[in-house]
Amino acid sequence: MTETVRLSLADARTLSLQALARAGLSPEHCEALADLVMAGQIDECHSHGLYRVLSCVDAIRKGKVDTKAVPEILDSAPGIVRIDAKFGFSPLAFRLGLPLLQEKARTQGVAALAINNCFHFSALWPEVERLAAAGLAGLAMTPSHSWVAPAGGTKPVFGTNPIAFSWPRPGPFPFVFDFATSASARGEIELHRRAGKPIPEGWAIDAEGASTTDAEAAMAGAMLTFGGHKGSALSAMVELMAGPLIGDLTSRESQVFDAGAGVTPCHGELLLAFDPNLLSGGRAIESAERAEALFDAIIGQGARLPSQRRYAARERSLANGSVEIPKALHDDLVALLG
Ligand code: NDP
Ligand code: PYC
Repeated sequence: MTETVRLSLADARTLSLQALARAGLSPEHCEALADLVMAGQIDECHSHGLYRVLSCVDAIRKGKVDTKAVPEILDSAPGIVRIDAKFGFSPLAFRLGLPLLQEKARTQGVAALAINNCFHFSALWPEVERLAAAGLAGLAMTPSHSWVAPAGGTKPVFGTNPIAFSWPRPGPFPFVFDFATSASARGEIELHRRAGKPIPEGWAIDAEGASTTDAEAAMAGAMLTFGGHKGSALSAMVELMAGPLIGDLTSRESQVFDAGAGVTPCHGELLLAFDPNLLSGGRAIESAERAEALFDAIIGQGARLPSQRRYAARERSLANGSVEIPKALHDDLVALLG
């Protein structure tokens, strides 16, 4: 069994902040990153919780990230916000661009936020949840590094390319899904490797194209898309929409930019925000009721909504005032302070 350490929420946040600050990250970036990894840990999304501090510090130490980057907002069209993250991490750019995205979505009905030149390591649900909290539906996507083979192929082309969607609901818990278009996130394979555990069949093939359950061999080979050709097509869409469409890198190009450093990917992210009232011709109340009927039809037969596990974890973590992480991760984080 994995040995674990329980940390109060305050101690976990302080540990993240101190590790990032010690690596030289500016206070604004430290705050934005710590909030995000804490959100992941509180929701028990272990692959994008405190574990991510390790890869962020690694990217900083390898001199890739501009630790003091000040994102520049470009208000380029009535429905478009563009942000140049200036080769810093993405969360601060998102934080700065969010108010203008929301304002434009409310006046235009639909608005897009394109974040360019950002090092990206995070889950997307915290971002689309912010849109839902403002009464907007949200869609977000981003490429990564070319780790994933297209359906029918054996060589990596795509990133793990997550897509996240949110729909506002009464109360604090919107309808949200957020998943990699690969069978698993890369971070999940890394966690299996750290824990010395095999990965499930169907996640990856080795360098010779044979199915593997060995995490190391999977990382040296290729990950697989979810749902065969369907996940493959969605992954290609993410490459195009959050790559060339917004003038930024595909996962293959991000890998070239990385130049063998092996740090978290650098590319763009696309977020879309939709105002349910404007798009329904002022019938937001009726639309919300019909959406609730849809959710009832799902839950009513015993199926669960995406994010239900996450929200239950959030309630548990907040009630306990603490989070639990593997001792090995805690040791690695503490070592970053030395
Ligand atoms: P998961 O497969 O763990 O979960 C995918 C989604 O499906 C979640 O919303 C989850 O909700 C939901 N879900 C899971 N099981 C069920 C079920 N039985 N019924 C209904 N819904 C269900 O996600 P991934 O491993 O694909 O991705 C994990 C994270 O990694 C994501 O947050 C993603 O953004 C991030 N990521 C980031 C990348 C980047 O480049 N920045 C790249 C790839 C991934 P719940 O959480 O409640 O279980
Ligand atoms: O888990 O696939 C992943 C991932 C890539 C970049 C950030 N997370």
